[in-house]
Amino acid sequence: MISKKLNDALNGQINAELYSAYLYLSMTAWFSAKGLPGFAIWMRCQAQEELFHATKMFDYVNERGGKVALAAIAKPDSKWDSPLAVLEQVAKHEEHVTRLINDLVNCALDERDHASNIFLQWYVTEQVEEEASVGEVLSKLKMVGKDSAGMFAMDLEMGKRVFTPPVAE
Ligand code: OFO
Repeated sequence: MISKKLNDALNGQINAELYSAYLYLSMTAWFSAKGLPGFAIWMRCQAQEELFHATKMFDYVNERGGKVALAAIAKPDSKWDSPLAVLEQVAKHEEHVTRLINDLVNCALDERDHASNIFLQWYVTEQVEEEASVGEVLSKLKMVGKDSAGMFAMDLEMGKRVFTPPVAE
């Protein structure tokens, strides 16, 4: 059984993960409309990952005898000035999510809930990967700058991404 405090915090995080999926889907639509299908594929995979993060937590709350309470998902942005502006927002957003995950770990430790602490370590590691992969894309985009041939090549590269759901431990 999880405490009410941790249960509420996990429900808050489920909402944050669903918001991330929503934001990344909005970015997917923006890239599609801008004629950058590769970036759109990359972004859609990003949204699918977020959905996985949300449902993994959803299942955990149920498994621990908690109560999942789904709240409204905030409206995501839908306009950006450039692909660089999109990726900069993704990077900022992931840093924010990392802080949320760290707060959740602190909450689990305060509640002396060691099982939840172990469960949340998966997200701690995942955030390191998320920040690194977004950082990599951001650096490449900065290198490409306004070079359209470079952007074309990068779009092809981004379109190779495939979403593979992590195997259940
Ligand atoms: Fe769920 O990691 Fe991004 O937001």
